[in-house]
Amino acid sequence: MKRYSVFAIAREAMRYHSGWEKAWVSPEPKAKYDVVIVGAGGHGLATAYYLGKNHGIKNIAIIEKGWLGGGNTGRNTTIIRSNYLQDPSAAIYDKALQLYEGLSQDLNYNVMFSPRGVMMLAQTHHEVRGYLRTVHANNLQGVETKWITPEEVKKIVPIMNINGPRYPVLGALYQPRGGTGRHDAVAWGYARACSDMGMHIIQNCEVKGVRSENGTVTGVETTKGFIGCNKLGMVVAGHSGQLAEMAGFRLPIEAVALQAMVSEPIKPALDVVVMANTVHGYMSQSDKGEMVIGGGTDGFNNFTQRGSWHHIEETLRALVETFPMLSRLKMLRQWGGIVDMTGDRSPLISKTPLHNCFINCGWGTGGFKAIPGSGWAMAELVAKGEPGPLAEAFNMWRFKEGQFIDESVAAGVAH
Ligand code: FAD
Ligand code: PYC
Repeated sequence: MKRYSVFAIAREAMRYHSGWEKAWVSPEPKAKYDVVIVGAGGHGLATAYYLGKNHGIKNIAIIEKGWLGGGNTGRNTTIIRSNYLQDPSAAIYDKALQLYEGLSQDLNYNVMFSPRGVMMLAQTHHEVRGYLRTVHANNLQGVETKWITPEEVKKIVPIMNINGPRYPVLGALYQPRGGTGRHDAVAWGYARACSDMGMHIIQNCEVKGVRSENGTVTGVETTKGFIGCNKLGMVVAGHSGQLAEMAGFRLPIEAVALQAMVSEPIKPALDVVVMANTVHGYMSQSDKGEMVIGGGTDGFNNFTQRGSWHHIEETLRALVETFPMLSRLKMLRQWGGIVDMTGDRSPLISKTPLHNCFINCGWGTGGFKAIPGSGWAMAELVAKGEPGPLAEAFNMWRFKEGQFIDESVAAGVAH
């Protein structure tokens, strides 16, 4: 792989950009691989990358039914933060944030990580208590967050109405190290690095079945034929229940739509991320100037990748209350993704009842921020067959044993 650099840009500018290589190759599948990863979203690609980089396992196929990054990884609103409540969550989300801080250099691909600060508004007394508790927990965990007053909120975000008619701002949980990244670039950067290690990214190839012998996985049936493997990683977000069914077990998970939208571009007006869970809305401004906006999940299970009308109305109504200047903005685009929700709002990074078959899912509405940490932990699980310290608590049997990792207070959006 030729390195991207300022010199490469200058060189290509001189020769009409004729020398750029394809960022990744799209080969036909081999009969068998050491590891097959199903799902070329951020988590699947990061798993493959760290399997190669940290564990020297490179005979890997990443199988994707659509195009890489076309699932939730390319549909999210790119908020990155690690201000979770429980210790296992703080550990994995902060590992992810630390990796994000150096990811562009590591991948030699600009993922546009922008640590502009993330603010979660408290607009009820219940939220004040919840977020103060999170600040205390974060300080004990070594994750730097702080509580800020309404006046400090207003100073950081002058366009905000902190004296809203229904829910005045009572303060905020603030993480200055949080921010945003470019979602496509994260997928593309990992894909390019995986391809450079000789891994096969096989797109337009749907997994239709999982084959096993004597309780051990042997491969997957796909629309391009049978592909054998010694180990299988299932990393398919909202479709995890279906993959699990193919492998013969059930997951404590459900699939719901989460949607987002962007406004027409305007001049810079907001240089932090603001989340307002009580009124159900959050917003940041993209580098292009669009206001990136989202709200709550649909209240019913579905696979539409669209989202329903009432959320658009509810989200915008809420945000106009908090940001009156939004009332005259036109919305440009709207889309949805299918998120994978567990009962405690925490992920699964786990062995499964099928030997050598591993699952990574349940990131729900908040997994973009986790991609590097999740890939790191999943790679360790797949390589060693046992979870390391980052993944241990996230096993799928915690629901049977009542060992929940309750993150409802930290979830980015209301559900
Ligand atoms: P995906 O990116 O969905 O990848 C899974 C892949 O598996 C897909 O490409 C799919 O095509 C493939 N697949 C499925 N079934 C099969 C099959 N049978 N065979 C082969 N391939 C298959 N998180 C944040 O941290 N911050 C945010 O601001 C944020 N905002 C969000 C806003 C929206 C609107 C949405 C929808 C999500 C948001 N999230 C956010 C959540 C985040 O996007 C997800 O948690 C994360 O992207 C999940 O990544 P993934 O790699 O697990 O899944
Ligand atoms: O988890 O921070 C988050 C988030 C924000 C919007 C959707 N998810």
